[in-house]
Amino acid sequence: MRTVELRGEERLSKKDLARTGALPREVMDSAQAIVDDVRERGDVAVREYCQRFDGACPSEFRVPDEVVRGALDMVDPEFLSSLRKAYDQIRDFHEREREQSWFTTKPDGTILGVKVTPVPSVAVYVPGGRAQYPSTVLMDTIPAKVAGVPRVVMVTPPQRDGSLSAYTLAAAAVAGVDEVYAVGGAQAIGAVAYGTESIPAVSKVVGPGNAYVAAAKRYVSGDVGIDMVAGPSEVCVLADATADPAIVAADLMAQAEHDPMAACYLVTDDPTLPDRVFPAIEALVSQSPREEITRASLDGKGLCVACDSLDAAVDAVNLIAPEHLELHCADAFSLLGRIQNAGAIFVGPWSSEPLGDYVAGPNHTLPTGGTALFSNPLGVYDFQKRSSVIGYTPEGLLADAPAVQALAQAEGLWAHALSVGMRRKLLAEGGDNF
Ligand code: HSO
Ligand code: ZN
Repeated sequence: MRTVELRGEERLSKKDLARTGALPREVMDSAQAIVDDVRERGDVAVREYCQRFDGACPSEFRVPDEVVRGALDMVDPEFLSSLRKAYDQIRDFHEREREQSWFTTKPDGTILGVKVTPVPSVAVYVPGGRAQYPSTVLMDTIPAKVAGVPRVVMVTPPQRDGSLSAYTLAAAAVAGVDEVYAVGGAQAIGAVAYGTESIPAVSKVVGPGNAYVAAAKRYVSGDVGIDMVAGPSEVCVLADATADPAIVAADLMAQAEHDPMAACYLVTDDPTLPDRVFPAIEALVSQSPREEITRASLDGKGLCVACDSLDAAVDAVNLIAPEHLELHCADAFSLLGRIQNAGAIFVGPWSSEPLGDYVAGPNHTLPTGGTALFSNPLGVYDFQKRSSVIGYTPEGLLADAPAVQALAQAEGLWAHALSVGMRRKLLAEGGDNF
C-alpha cells in the first residue's frame, strides 16, 4: 500500500488518488464495433463473438425455464436457504423505496400530480467466468421486480462447456427472473439494446461487467437506459486508535480479493495504526486462496492516508467518495453527519462490508470511481419512471391563461398564446362544453 502523510492543514488532493476512471480508447472502439455488428447481423454476429471470447456457444441462447428452476435442486441446501434469507431481506429493504403516484387538487378543481410507471423491460447483466456472483442476480433483479417491471431478462456469459453456473441459475429462480440468456460481453449488451432474432430488445440494461461490458453500456445509453458505468470495487476504512487492526486488515482484503484493480483505502488519524494493520494483512494474506489478486490490488491500488487530525481524515474520505465506507471509530454514528460522499456507509465495528454484499438488504450495486459525489445505489427508483399529470378545469384555465399569454408573447410564440386564448374566448362565449 502506498502511503500519503498529511500534517496540520494539509489535505488529500485528487492527484494523490491517481484514479484512472476513463475507459481506454481501444476498449471503447472494440466494444462499439461489436455492438454495431450485433445490431446489423443479429444472432450470427452474437454467435461469432460468443465462440471467440467465451470459447463456447450454446446451441440456443435462451436457457429453458425448467433448467433455471432445476438448478434449485442442484445447489446445496445451505446455499439455498442463505439465498432465500438474502432475498427476503433485500426485498424488505427495497419495498420501502417504492415510489407511489400522487395527485393534488387546487381549489379551482385543477389536478396536478405524478404518475409512476415501471420501466417495461429490463436486462440484468451478470458477470460470469472467473467471477460467479449469484448475489448480484438478487441485487439487480429484486428492485426491478419491486418496481413492477413485467419483464426482467438476465444475460450472463456461458462457461467453457456452454452451460451456466447452477448458483447463478438458482439465484435467477429465487429472484424471479423471467427469461435467462447464456450470452455475455459487449455482444450481450448489443443484443439486449437492439434485439436479435432470438434475444429480445429491452428498455434498460443494468448490472456490472468487465471494461468491454461497461464500454458497450456507455455506447448504447441513450437508445436504452443504463444504470451506471461500474468501475472496479472500492472500500475505504476510516479508522481511529480504537480500531482492531486484524479486523481492518480483513475488511481491506475483502475488497482487494475481488479484482487486481480493486481500490482499498485506509484513512486514519492514528499514527500507529498503519504499522499495526500492514503486518496484520501480511499475516492473513498468505492464507487466502486469492492471495495473488489480493496482493495485486493492495500493492497496485492500495492507499493509506495517514492524517494527524480527524478533520483531515474526514475530508479525505469525502474526496475519495468511496463505493463502500467503513467507520471504525469511537462513536462512529456521530461521524455520519460529516460524511457526504459514499455509496454505502457501514457504521461501527460490527458492520462488516460483506454483510452489505449479501444479506443486510441495501443494494450492493453502488457508485464507484468517485461517482458517489453525484449518484446513488441501484434502487427501485431506477426502474420507475414518472409522468407529470396536468388536468385543468375551466376556472383553472381562466386563472392561468393571462400569464401564459404574457410569457408566450415575450418568447415570440404566437400559437402558444393562441392555444389558451382560444379557450378563453370559448368560455367567454359560454362554450365550455368540452
Ligand atoms: N463488493 C462487491 C459486491 C459483491 N461482493 C458481490 C461479493 N459478491 C461490489 O460492491
Ligand atoms: Zn464484495
